[in-house]
Amino acid sequence: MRVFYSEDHRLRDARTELHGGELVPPFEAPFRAEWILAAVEDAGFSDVVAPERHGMETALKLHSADYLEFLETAWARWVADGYRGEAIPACFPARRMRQHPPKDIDGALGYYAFAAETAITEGTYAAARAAMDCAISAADHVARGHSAAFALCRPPGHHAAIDLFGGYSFINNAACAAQRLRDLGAAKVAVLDVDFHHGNGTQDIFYERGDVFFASLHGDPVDAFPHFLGFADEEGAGEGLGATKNYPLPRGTTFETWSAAMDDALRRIAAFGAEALVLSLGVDTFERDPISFFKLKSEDYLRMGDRLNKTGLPVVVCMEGGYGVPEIGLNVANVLRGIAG
Ligand code: SP5
Ligand code: ZN
Repeated sequence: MRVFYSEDHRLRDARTELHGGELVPPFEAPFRAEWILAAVEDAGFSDVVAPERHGMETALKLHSADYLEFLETAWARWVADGYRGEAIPACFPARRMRQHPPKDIDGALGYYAFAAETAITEGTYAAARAAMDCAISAADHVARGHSAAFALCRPPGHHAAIDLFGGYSFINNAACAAQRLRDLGAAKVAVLDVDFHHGNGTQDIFYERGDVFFASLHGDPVDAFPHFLGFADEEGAGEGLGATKNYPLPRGTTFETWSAAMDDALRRIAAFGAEALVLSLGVDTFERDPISFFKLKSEDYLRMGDRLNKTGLPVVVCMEGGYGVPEIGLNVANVLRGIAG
């Protein structure tokens, strides 16, 4: 299985995350990709290549043009205003306020953010572009007839909505991979999101589309980030009605419960008629993940991959979350080993 990896992920190296009322070193940091790459290479996946450079045409089918322009220019606008810290939104168009894009950067940050833990920094846009390149290049590889590819995306993307960043996400890499598979000939595509957190961004992007099925297994939003989306009664709308499926799961969920939900998702994906699968792979479902509350063990990730292999669908794996502990590398490698068969 080919691995798409860009050194440019290191350009996303924020100093601060707003966590528990403190500015702490971010959970989503460069060491994650280094550890994952090392473990994947150790597991024998030695075909590691840099992605092709892509334009924004795929992302522009998913995100609004004004949002992408905001991402590209936000850091320069922030610095031009004389701020010395990282760009953190502090005022949001919440309920009872009006939704319109402000002129100044403080307003724009709140307008285009849904969470304040994620700071925009100097290299953030360049790194997000490189992560998008990994996802699109991996989709190209699978569209050429390969059964699987791994996009080692960093920063992650599944929280990035049509015109919102947050949850460590800026450009939705998995959505770009799904769109690219569609553009290269797959009539129907599914995104299966197994990150611990609900893929609110991917859901938002495809909510009214009938050509992309979105299924997500995640910590119940009554207890977990992103708190305000990912409930079981969100089922899509318009042409997309029935093409969104959420599996909110409780604290302490083990692989037994988790995999029953995945089996149900895969049955629905087969019934939908998907010709290819995009896996939003977060390993923050691990029992020792520092910010999550599921109880998956390292060997469970092998079984997860094996179950995906048995679908017979070609699969583009996009890296999402998974934090803090060295096992993130092994857990990702185990999923890939299972998929590779
Ligand atoms: C891609 C991805 O996994 N993004 C996750 C972003 C989560 N950011 C907010 C984290 C809040 C953590 N709260 C932990 C509570 C533990 N008591
Ligand atoms: Zn996550």
